[in-house]
Formats: sequence, structure tokens, C-alpha cells
Amino acid sequence: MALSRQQHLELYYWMQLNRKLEDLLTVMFRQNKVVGGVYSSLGQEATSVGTAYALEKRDWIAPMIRNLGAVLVKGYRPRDILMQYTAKSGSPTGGKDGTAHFGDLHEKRMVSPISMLGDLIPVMAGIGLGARYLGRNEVALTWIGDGGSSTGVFHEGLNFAAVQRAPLVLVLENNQWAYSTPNYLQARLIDFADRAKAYGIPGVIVDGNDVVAVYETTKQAVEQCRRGDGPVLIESKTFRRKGHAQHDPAAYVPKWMLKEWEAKDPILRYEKYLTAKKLWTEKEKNDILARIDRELKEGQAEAEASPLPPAERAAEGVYCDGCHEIRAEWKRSPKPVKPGKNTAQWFEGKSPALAPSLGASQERKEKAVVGPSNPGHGKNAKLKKHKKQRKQRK
Ligand SMILES: Cc1ncc(C[n+]2csc(CCOP(=O)(O)OP(=O)(O)O)c2C)c(N)n1
Ligand SMILES: [Mg+2]
Repeated sequence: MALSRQQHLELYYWMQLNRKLEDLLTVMFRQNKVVGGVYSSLGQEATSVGTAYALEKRDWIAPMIRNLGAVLVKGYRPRDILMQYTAKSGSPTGGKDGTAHFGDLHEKRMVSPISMLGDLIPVMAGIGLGARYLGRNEVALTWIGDGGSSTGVFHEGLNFAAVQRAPLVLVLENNQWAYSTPNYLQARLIDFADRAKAYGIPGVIVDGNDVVAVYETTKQAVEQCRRGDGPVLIESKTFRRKGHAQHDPAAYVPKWMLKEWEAKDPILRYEKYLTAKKLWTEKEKNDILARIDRELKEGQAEAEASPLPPAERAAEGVYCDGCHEIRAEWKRSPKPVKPGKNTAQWFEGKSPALAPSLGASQERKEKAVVGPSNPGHGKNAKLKKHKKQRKQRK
């Protein structure tokens, strides 16, 4: 599980690419070249990158507005992003949408974000369950904010995922603010990870500005899901260092708070770590920065040269005319990946008394539901008995 030197350098590359691409988008926004909004993830790069980096190619993500880093790790290139934000015809949506609303269900396995906070949670639980039915051991991961965790669908989705033991990793990015609402007005909790208790699933806390810790925690959660013992809620403690979007100067954020979090900048912190652990040379750092610079320049030139989509295409793709193909074979595998029998490990040290009984009672319940001796019991049998008695009375 330990990261190789090469992987350490990759994490640095992705975080810097995330930041520098957003810096460029901000400049382009001010030049009026961007169609739609730019939502900064300044200070949150370690969360996006570290979580996505813990996944494999076969796994699924559904990003939120501050997860550009994850989108890049999943395989989109700066040119794709720049075309998308400028609504050019070469963009992933062919210029039909700006901002972050794009995805790819076939190659990259990225579900397009939707604006309704929380709605991706049941969607991703379903994707994880779908994979299990098909006998594929894949994990679905999505993110939610401290604010988004107050929605009804957060609770419904996570509860559903928990009872189904869906292979879902939910990363709750506690960046302390939801627009201008501080997180203490969002929930009466110090740790949002405690929300997990309501669903009987593990809730873990990670320092969201420490990319290695984020990666390692997510990797563990992913493995837990692969074993069939999902879902897992990870609270990443971090900070939103810009306003909600470009229009918001965030004057409501106290200066001292901002300063405190600037000092915890995830990229500067990681640079110090790489140097202290002798994981890189000055030349390697400069090469990475030069590569990013080159990729952004090329991407921007390509995006600016790409035309806007022709007006005739406005009606295309509104209704499906063979553009969507159901590729999955909806046959249950003879050997489905079964849900795990207990989640005891994750409860260790938290509630040891509860852990074994939770596993055992769950096992009993699963047998009762799926066991072959079921049909004679329950509602049907009672109904038959009732009908028989009525007949006899007549
Ligand atoms: C269900 C729903 N309610 C309200 C909104 C409007 N809205 C968009 S982002 C946002 C704040 C979200 O805060 P948080 O979840 O903490 O995420 P952050 O912006 O901090 O990353 C709100 C209220 C929405 N998109 N969906
Ligand atoms: Mg927030």
C-alpha cells in the first residue's frame, strides 16, 4: 500500500495541475471567456486528488463542483476542461454545457455531476450495486459538502447504501462553509463523520490537507468495499479558501480563519514533505511544473481555436435517437460479489460490544431474506390462512 517515489511525484503533479488549471480558468473567467461559473477548490486539492488516486480504472466517480482534481486523475485532460468551460464544440459535451456537467459512462467511468446536492449518493449506491449484480468488483465514490450533508437525499441515499452494503465510498468534504453558512449552523456535530453512526457504517476522519493521509484512508475504505463490507463515510476536514464561486468575495469569512488555513496549504505542505523525505530533486519538481505549464498553454490554444458549436446542433441529442446504448448485460452473474457478513473491523475501538452482534444479526437477517425455505412464511402464509378461515365461516 505504501506509495512509490513515482506515485508521490504523480500526486504532486495532479495537485499542481488542479490548482494551476483553476488559476487559468479564473483568468479566463475575468476575460469573459468562460460560459457559466468557476468554483474554486483552492486548499482542497489534496482531498480531490488523494481520494481519486486511491481508485482503480474500473471504479466509478461522480464529482461535485470542487473536484476538478479528481476529474483530472480520472483521465480528462486540461484541453477537455478548458473547452468545456468555454463551451466549445470540441468539449466533452460538444459545447452544449459549460462548467462541470459532463461525464463518460464507458471509458472513464465518471457520472456527470448534477446540481441538486446529495442526489449523486443514491445514484452511486445504485452503480455499486449494479456492478455487484453483474459480478464485477467495482467501487463507486462520490463527494458531498458539509452543507449538502443536510439534505434529505443524503440520509436516504446513505441509509439505502448501508442496508444494501453497497460498495460506496462517500467523502464528506467539510470545508467549513456552505455558501455563507458556517458548518456549526449546519449540524450540531463537531465531527460530521458521526453522521455515519445513524446508518451503522464506519465514519472516519482524515486531515483533508494531507494528501498522503487522504490517499491511505480512501484506499482502506475502497478495500473495505471490495470485500463487500461497504459503504464507508470519510469526513475530510479542510477549508474553502475562496468564495462559493467567482461572484462571491466571501467577506463573511473571518480573516484569522483564512490565515490559519493558508498556513496549512496542502501543496506547500506536500512540497515540504517530499523534500524532508528526500523523495524528489529540485530538477524533478521543475520538470513537473514545466510540464504543467506546457500542457495548460497547449490546452488553452486548442480551446481558443475550437469553434463554438453551430446553431443547427442545438436540437441534436435532446431526445435519444440511438445515441445511448445499454451495453450492460443484465444477467445476474452465477457468482455475484456477495455483501460481506460484518463490519466489525471498522468498529474496533469505537463500540466493540456492538460489533460482533451487529455482524451476527445481519447474517441472520440475510439468511431469512434470501434463504430457500422462505416462501411458506410471513405475509403470504398469513393471508392464505385468513382466506381459508373466511371460507370456512361462509
Ligand atoms: C438540494 C440543493 N439545495 C441547494 C442548492 C444550492 N447550493 C448550491 S451549492 C450550495 C452550498 C453547498 O455547500 P457545501 O455542500 O458545503 O459544499 P461546498 O460549496 O462548500 O463545496 C448550495 C446551498 C443545491 N444546489 N441543491
Ligand atoms: Mg462546504
